[in-house]
Amino acid sequence: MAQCVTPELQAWIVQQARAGCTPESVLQAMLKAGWQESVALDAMEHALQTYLGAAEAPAAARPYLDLSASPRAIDLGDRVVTVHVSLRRPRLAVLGGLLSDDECEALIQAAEPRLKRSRTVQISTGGEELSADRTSDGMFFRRGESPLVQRIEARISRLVHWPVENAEGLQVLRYRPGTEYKPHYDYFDPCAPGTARILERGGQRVATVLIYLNEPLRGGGTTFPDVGLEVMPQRGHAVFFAYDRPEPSTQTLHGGARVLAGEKWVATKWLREREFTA
Ligand code: PD2
Ligand code: ZN
Repeated sequence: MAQCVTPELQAWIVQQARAGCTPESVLQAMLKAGWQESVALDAMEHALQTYLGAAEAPAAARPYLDLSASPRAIDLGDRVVTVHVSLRRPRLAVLGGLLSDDECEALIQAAEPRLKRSRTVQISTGGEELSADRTSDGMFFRRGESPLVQRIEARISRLVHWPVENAEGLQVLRYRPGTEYKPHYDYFDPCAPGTARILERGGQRVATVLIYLNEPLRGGGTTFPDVGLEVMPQRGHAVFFAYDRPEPSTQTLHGGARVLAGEKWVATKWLREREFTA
């Protein structure tokens, strides 16, 4: 049955926020009370924008794609990117042609000799560890380390309206058949003991630009389990997704599905709140 948002519900959401409850706990309370998740999320967004919005707490600036005029393409100066999919929640877009074939190939060639078995951030300490959840090989370019990397970083910066400095170095991953990246959030868990140390260098991650450098023969899509979406790798294409708070309600849970045949290569750019210092 369709549920509708009442003024009483809106007022209650505002009251909870004023009392210092986190959006996540307000959402959980609404779900327990029988509200459908999508209705609850819409109600929260609307209530908080209307009642708390700009006057009291201006929303922090965040990376974004300018899709307000529903463009089919975005001119980035040195390349025109096509818009294939745009989603409101999770805030996500699938783009074509962010990199040329030559740029993809050059990134692969530069990355290959430097690949090592991927590590993930060890959230309990802020260090790094080998992880069974991520069986790819990977490497990081330093920010601006070559003209190619500089050009790609400047293009991404224009695409998402976010300074080049507020981002980690470009990461390249290679997946062989049988390897995968299990579903995870890219933001750092605010409750984990190691997070404070990680956040000292640039604050939270707030968005991800994931670029496909080639096409595996089978498998290897990027999945968003909360919304049942799978983005299939296409050379030069990219998926952008943003999470304005480090919470599951952003619905940005995502994973790299197991590669079934062929190799998969991707480059990831993680955007931070502030300048990221290596
Ligand atoms: O390679 C992917 O599809 C993938 C999936 C999930 C990459 C990442 N996360 C990542 O680099 O964060
Ligand atoms: Zn990820």
